[in-house]
Amino acid sequence: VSEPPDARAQVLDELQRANRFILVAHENPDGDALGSLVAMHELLDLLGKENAVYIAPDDLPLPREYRFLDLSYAISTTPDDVHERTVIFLDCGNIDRNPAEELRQPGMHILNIDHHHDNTRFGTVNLVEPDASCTAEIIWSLVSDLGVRPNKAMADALYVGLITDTGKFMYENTSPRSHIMAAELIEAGVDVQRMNRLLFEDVPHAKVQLLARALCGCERYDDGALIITELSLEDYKATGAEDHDSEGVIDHLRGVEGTLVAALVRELRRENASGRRKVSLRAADPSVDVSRIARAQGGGGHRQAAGFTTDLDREQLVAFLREEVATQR
Ligand SMILES: [Mn+2]
Repeated sequence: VSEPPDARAQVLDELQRANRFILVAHENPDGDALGSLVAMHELLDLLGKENAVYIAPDDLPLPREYRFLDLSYAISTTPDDVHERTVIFLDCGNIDRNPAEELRQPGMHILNIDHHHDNTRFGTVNLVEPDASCTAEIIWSLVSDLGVRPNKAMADALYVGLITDTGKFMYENTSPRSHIMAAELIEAGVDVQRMNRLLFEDVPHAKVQLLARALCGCERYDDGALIITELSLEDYKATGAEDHDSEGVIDHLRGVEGTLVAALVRELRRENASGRRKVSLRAADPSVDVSRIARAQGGGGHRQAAGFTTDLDREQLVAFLREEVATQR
């Protein structure tokens, strides 16, 4: 098992030497996961390598805002020769967040390319760069190391990862490198205004109604240090919203004056059979590490954005979160 800087050299070497790959990201893929999949697919195509992109049946259809990415070639069953392929995990901090059991078996040869600081280093090679704003930024640097010029599809995909994971260059992870990357991608043909419209506008009315419900239902504790809201199956049903339409809700909570930690609790169709709910956390202050809170419940993430699933009821959850926030104040 190797770590940077050797990991980078080894990944570059394997991308050039191996011939068959399978690419996978984390479940409930976001813009960085999907953008990274597309960009890595384009890179391997340009290198002349056979490569399959795996997306779990549960993750389809993709969230509306990412459907413009061409992933028509993606497969939802793993190929028979999966054991002979180099598996590339992208943006996946923990192997359990991988939706395909076949890719989790012992003996798989795994390149783990990620930027989550709490990545469990489950790969054969672990190229984990917590200073990268997004996994797409790591891929961008690999593309450049290989002397490859990004094509339009690759540039668009990398830009999706960059702009979503940095919150349009507003989050703490945004660095000069992120902006240099953006500049190069725009030179490679990214249409910034079109991207903004595809990713952040054309918002369905159902999504706005879901947001309204979330904002109406929010509660604040400890002088607003903790702000929490909950979306039930009933909220989704009444508004006609889809599971992922809650994307962005938590940013409104985080922005409220006095907030240290914002929490969004969601009852999702997929999780409903088990009765578990998903909790997303955001830190509004750099002194707070929400990934610590998430890990205490078996989840994970970044210092500023993390999550976990839970069986706790509302009261227990609020008590847990208030205590965790208090210890970090
Ligand atoms: Mn990411």
